[in-house]
Amino acid sequence: MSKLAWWQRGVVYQIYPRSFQDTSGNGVGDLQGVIERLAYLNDGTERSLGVDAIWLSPFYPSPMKDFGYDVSDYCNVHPLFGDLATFDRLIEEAHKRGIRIIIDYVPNHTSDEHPWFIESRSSRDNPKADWYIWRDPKPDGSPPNNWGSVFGGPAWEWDETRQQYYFHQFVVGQPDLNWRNPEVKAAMFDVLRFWLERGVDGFRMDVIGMIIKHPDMPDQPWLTDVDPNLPENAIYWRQEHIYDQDQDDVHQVLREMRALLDEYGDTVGIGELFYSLPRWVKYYGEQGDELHLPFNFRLIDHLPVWDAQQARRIVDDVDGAVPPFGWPNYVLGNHDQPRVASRFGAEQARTAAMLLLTLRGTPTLYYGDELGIPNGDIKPEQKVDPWGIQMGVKYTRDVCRTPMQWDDSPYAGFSNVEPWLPVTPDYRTRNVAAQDKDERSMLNLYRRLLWYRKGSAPLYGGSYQAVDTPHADVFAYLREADGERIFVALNFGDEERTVSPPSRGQLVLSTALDRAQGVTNEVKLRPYEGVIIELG
Ligand code: TEU
Repeated sequence: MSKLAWWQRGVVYQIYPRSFQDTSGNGVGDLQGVIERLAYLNDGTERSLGVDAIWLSPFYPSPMKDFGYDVSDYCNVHPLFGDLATFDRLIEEAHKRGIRIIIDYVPNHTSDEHPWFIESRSSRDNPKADWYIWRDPKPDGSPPNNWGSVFGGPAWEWDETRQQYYFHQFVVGQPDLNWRNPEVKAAMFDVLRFWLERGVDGFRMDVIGMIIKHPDMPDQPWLTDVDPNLPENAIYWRQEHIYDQDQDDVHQVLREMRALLDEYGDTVGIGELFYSLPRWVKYYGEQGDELHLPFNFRLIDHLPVWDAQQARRIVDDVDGAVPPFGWPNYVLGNHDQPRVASRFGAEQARTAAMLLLTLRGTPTLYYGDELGIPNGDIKPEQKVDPWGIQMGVKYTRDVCRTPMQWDDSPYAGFSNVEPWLPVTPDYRTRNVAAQDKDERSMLNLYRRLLWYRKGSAPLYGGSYQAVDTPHADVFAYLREADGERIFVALNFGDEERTVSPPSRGQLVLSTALDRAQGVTNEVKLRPYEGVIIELG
């Protein structure tokens, strides 16, 4: 096995800073809170999770119309979260523990309160007039094309001063930057440099495939087959996305970004992308010269129900599609998706944890999933997420952004005042303190899996090969490196299933955490049980 980079060998843990740990007593989490919880993430011993990197969702100055994904200053820290000195301390403290810091980079759009946009909208001939996407109305005064905003309604907003429309792929307060303007590109590259100079180890790049649109912005065709429950204003979700994203010329920008990252050595570029496999794979770059890790959301988007055959298809397809110079990655949850424990079920979430942490490729964990936190109970009047509000749908992303559950005190040890979103109702029993003491808890399952993975060359670096079993509800595979072989068998179903590894082996871990280690050539998996077997 060739030498692996930290972002290949390691595991990433996503923190939504608003919801991790409040130390300032305002009900919103902050960077000092992350510092104080670093030992939980990795103190070098198996009492901690043992993650290798954290990805922080945005902590920049922002009017918070999209909870920080509307940035009004890319090179600072919102006072809610601390200041640059706190950030520097976080880097220092994290690095001391061997934890890398990946930050969120939001290149597609700024806030409408960003000074660049304030200037751009002030006239048609100011120096930043062309920094955003401005277009004249059609002769009848309507928007320049039929494109919709991801968050509902048209993607165009009329501006009285310029007497033009500006383009916003997300909320009205998130105008899209014009990346075809070299000045914009240069300014946004300077943002990368600013943080790299401060010592960050990489970036998670928000909707990176959207930054370049077709220059003519033609109308997009309407889909014929759409979900009948889609709200009326979901224009974006009724169209084929031919011109508004995934344009071939975005790859040139990504190559330049990669070259910039490479100037700083051992860094990682992770991109948020949603495309078909053949389109997605292009984001590694033809020579491996674009993203290190184009996020792979297929275990979310293509696994609507907990199904072993479908999971196997996804993994086989991804593993086969990644070019030899590329490295796979898998995600089960993030700040935009319903919680994994609610999508698949509490027991299934344990099997899912073993799946995520035994596949070939970098896993990204989402804070709280290691406790099995379910979707929050958000009443309609408690919704704050603009997607949830504007789309008028039952679902809101607030459900997966509830505060981290540390203990059974009134606000779960997250804060001493009422948090910005309610803690999930089960927090008195489902929390770090309780699960720490319970040998068979989800938290201890995550810890065991993470530390086992760390010491296992087949798991962190080996090949992947699916193994047929007689049971449609069992997904089994081999992982192999340097002659060491590991067999993983996951029972996705609610019935007992007997499986045989290809040869005798030593059972080292069960998702139930109640089996004695021992040599076996056959294992009876209980419902939803997964096992790891080291083959002799
Ligand atoms: O998300 C992009 C995106 O398209 C998702 O928001 C998704 O379509 C939506 O949540 C419905 O599931 C990124 C960020 O992850 C998200 O939090 C931001 O709101 C968005 O970009 C705009 O910056």
